[in-house]
Amino acid sequence: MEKTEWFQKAVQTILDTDEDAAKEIAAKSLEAGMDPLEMINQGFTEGIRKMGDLFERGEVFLPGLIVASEAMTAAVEILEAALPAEKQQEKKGVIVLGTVEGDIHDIGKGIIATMLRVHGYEVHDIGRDVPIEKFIEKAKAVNADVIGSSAMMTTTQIGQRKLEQALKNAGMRDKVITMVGGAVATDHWAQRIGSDFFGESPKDTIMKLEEFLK
Ligand code: B12
Repeated sequence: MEKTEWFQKAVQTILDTDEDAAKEIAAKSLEAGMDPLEMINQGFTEGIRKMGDLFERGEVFLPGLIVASEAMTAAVEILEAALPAEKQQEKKGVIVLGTVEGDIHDIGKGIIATMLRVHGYEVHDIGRDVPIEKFIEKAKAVNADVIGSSAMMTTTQIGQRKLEQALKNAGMRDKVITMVGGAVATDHWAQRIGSDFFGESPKDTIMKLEEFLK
């Protein structure tokens, strides 16, 4: 089967909200020698994006979106298990990553965490719906070089601004690089709140991070 056919099949399982089929396609694609990262980024991620569009147009409702997200998470777990283990010696930097308070969206944040690990970063994923203080505490505890926050809603985005302020108050702002991401973030938003950069996708994030850490 061509690569694009595998991607299309992955997309379809998400549109069908079929978790069993999603897991099966993930496993079979690995057996067929597909790259797990490509299956995540060009396959399943496309599927959940398409579901998002249908949701926005009112053609899919919240329960459908929830089941699709579960199918996506299950498939991504299988693909992630096939990724090479972290290489401790090659650590390029320590990153604390979480989704801000009030926001339970964590698929994109999880994908960013995986991609950063694969590229040699030590990532501490502190989860979703995370209070600002927890970002700070964790960053201190692991001596983080970078703090990344994800926010998917206009109502929770404010958490990214609060994090910048809290870092300043804690006297830590000059010691860490901050990056923001999520459906509502933009370059303009990052600039406005004083974050170092906005990462649009895993590729964009990794490229910008390497520049900053030089
Ligand atoms: C899946 C989904 C859900 C799932 C989440 C499951 C989960 N475990 O994450 C469920 C069904 C639970 C859900 C719930 C809700 N959702 Co929702 N959801 C989505 C949807 C369709 C897709 C999000 C997604 O996973 N995309 C796929 C991933 C791979 O992409 P991504 O998240 O953008 O992440 C990429 C980049 O942004 C970047 N990135 C992400 N994070 C970070 C962090 C850093 C540091 C960096 C550098 C980069 C980065 O890299 C990622 C990988 O490529 C979006 C629509 C959309 N257009 O985004 C709506 C959306 C985000 N949801 C929305 C809403 C309103 C809700 C609900 C309030 C619905 C409701 N009425 O109850 C609840 C929120 C509950 C809460 N308190 O958080 C709105 C937000 C609107 C707004 N502008 O504020 C959206 C935009 C849909 C819409 N247009 O209405 N949702």
